[in-house]
Parts: sequence; C-alpha cells; structure tokens
Amino acid sequence: AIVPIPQPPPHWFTRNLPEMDQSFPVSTFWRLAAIYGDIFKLDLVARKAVVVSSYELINEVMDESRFRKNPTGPLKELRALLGDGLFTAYWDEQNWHKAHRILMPVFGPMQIRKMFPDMIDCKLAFDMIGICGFGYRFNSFYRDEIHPFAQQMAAALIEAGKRANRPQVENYLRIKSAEELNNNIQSMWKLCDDLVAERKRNPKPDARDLLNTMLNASDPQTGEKLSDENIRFNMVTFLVAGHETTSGTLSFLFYLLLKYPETYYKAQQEVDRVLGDGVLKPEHLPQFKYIEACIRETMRFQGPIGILNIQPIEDTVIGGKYRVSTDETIICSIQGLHRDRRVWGEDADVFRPERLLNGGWEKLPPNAWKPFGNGARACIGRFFAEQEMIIATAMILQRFQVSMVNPSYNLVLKSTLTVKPDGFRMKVVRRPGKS
Ligand code: MNH
Repeated sequence: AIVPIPQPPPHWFTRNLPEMDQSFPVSTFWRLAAIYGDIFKLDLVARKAVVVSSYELINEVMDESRFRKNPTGPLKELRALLGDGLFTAYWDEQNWHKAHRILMPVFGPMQIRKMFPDMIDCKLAFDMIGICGFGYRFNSFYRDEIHPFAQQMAAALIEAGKRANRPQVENYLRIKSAEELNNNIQSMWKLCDDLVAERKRNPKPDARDLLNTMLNASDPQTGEKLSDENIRFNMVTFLVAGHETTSGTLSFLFYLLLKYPETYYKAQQEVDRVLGDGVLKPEHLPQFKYIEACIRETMRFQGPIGILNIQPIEDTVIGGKYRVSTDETIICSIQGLHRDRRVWGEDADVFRPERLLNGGWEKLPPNAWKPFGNGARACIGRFFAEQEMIIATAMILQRFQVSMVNPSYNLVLKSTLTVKPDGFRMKVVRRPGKS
C-alpha cells in the first residue's frame, strides 16, 4: 500500500523554504532527517524535493534504468558560470555526450599516471588542476593573497548556493549581488578564454594536458570537435570541481588523522617504510595502502559533497510504498548513506580506516560508498583526485610533523557548494633528520 511521505508543516506562502539554513543548506537535511526519518518531502517553492537518507533507499535510487542526475538547485544556478560543461549539463544535452566521450580516456588511470611529474611539481589542488589541465600556473605558494580566480570562484559558489534557496522575487530584487556574480563570471571566463587563445597562437604539440585534448580531439561518434564555448565551460568546471572537493577532503583527512593519532602514526610509518628518505616515484603510489584507506574513510566519514540530486525517469514508487514523480527531485543525503549503521555497523560514527583494509573494501555492498557520485554522471576526475591526494599526503608526512594550532579544536563545518572545515588551522615543522 502507498504511504504518504512525511513533510514539515509548510508556511502558506514560503512553504518549506524557511526550514533551509541559508548559510549551510546541507545541514537542513541532516537536521530534518533526525526528526522526520529516512524519507521526507520539502516544498522549496521553485522545486519539490524528496530527501532520502538511508542505504536502502539510496541504493534503490542509484539504479540508472529508473533514475538519473537532476542538475537542479545550486547546480542550476551554477549554469550561469559552467553552462553545458560536464558537471552542470542536462542529461539530454548533446555537448555532455560529446565532451564525455572525448574526455573520459584522458581521465583514465594510465593517462593520469603520466601527469605524475607535473603533480609532484606543485602541491595545491588549485595549482595542480591548473598546470595539469591547461599548463597555467596559478602559483598559489608564491603569492600572499589568494589568486583572484580562486576568490571569484568562492564568491560565485556561495552566491549560487544562496540563490537556490531564496524565493525567486528576492533573487530579482538583489540587483547588486547579481551584478557582482556576473562580474565574477566574466573575469573567470576571460582567464579561460585567454588561455585558449594563447594555446591556439602558440600550440604546444607535446603537452599532455586537458586543453590539448579539448582543442584537438574529435568525438569518435560524430567526428565533431568541442566548441570554444564548451571548452571554456569545461575549463571552469575542472577548476571548480577539482579545487573545492580535493582541498576540502585533504583538510578533513588531516583533521581526522590528528584527532585519531594512532591513524596518523600508522600513515607516517607507512611512508617511512615505502619511501624512507627517497624521492617519491609513480611506482610507490600503489604501495600506500593505509593512506589510501585513510583517504577513502575520510570521504565516507566526512566528505566534501553533501548531496546528490536525481530524478525518476518515470513516476514510480520507492521503498515499496512511497510515490515519487518526475517533477520532484530526489535529494540523496551522502551522510545518511555513509553513516547508516545497517551497512557500516555500530561504529559508523568512528573514523576507522582499518574497516576498508583486509578485504573490507571488497566486501562493501553495492552503492554503500558514493563520494564520487553515480554511474554515467559520476566524477570524471576521480583518478586525478585520488592520485593527487596520495601524492600530497605522502610528501607531507614524509618531511613534516603536522599538528593543530589549537589542539582542542573540534570540527566545525561550513559550506559553499561543498562542505569544508571552518577555522581549522594546522602547523607544520620539519621532522628531525628529514631534509
Ligand atoms: Mn568531481 C562530478 C566528487 C574531484 C571533475 N565529482 C562529481 C560528482 C561528485 C564528485 C560527487 C557527481 C556530482 C553529481 O552527481 O551532481 N570530485 C568529487 C570529489 C573529488 C572530486 C569528492 C575530490 C576529492 N572532480 C574532481 C576533480 C575534477 C573533477 C579533481 C577535475 C579534474 N567531477 C568533475 C566533473 C564532474 C564531476 C567534470 C561532472 C561529470 C559528469 O557529469 O560528466
């Protein structure tokens, strides 16, 4: 029998919008799940949402024959910046299929391994995707201030997030915010357009970066090349998608290693055993099994992505009793999934990398671990990000002793488009005897 989906009582005009925490939207879903359970509805005026927070329900809606990605909410707002780039494209846009076919091979494990020398050469997420993507050095280490592009990006992400959860009228009235957003977008586009123009003027035939692929490769199916506009959208997309997520994950990783010192110790022991005082080489990467488990467990326990938005392809019933329709968006709470005790056990709220070692990883049920999203629309940058994070972690642990500036700091979260630690400061000192 069909059962109604619980819903917080709506206001006569703003419906459930007042429930949304404006500065930290994802936390609203966590708060309401504690009250209403694994499934509840929200009327957000511009869109109707069904929020699911259990393994059982999320496993069901990950079935791509019945459900697909729905770039709504903040993602829809972000189209002003990212257009029909891979991340924000609608499922029926041909440019997604084209760019997906052209770019998938370059993001494969073998191709990413070839970027190793460039990755070693710079250590920050933003610089890494800049240099490996388009041969551009943001040089974050050598500036006192954050690169203007990074500032513009942060501002744009925050504004897009807010727009998604404001009544439409209010968005119209906030002329100044809209103007600022537009200025930021224009500057980011210009940087990317300039890079494209420069590469066309001075081609670098030997560069193995993403820009060369986007400029030169043609779609195996249609024979067409990517348009200049779509190349720009994908460049900004890689910078946005590749920066926030990776740097957020690394911050959470170090916070957790420091909060659970025995994990820090084990990770450092692994680096000393594999590397000693030697130079990191590509063949070392597969040997960092414990660090890999720490990174995966970090992404389970406290990853940077709060939700996945999907929609049913046809009106359907989930959980055997809840009706969902095509004009509703299904918001999957990653925290609901990754902390579900029915899958992860009674210690789901403990950071324990060991759970993913000695066969633990292989034994996970399908769709239990989803920090990179799902199916055709899963993260194209996964291998890139994993390699980058292992390199950064191994190089830091090899040479430095990391500690918290304030040892009694407890995790406080904030969010732009992604979730990050707020006010977390680390200090590093060189390990004795390590040059
Ligand atoms: Mn990434 C999509 C998480 C690093 C480029 N990424 C996604 C999705 C998740 C995700 C989740 C699916 C979003 C959705 O369903 O709406 N990404 C991550 C995480 C990290 C990450 C947790 C690092 C840690 N991503 C990167 C990097 C790049 C990148 C690095 C680029 C170099 N991601 C993308 C792109 C997409 C994406 C592009 C969109 C893919 C598509 O829909 O075709």
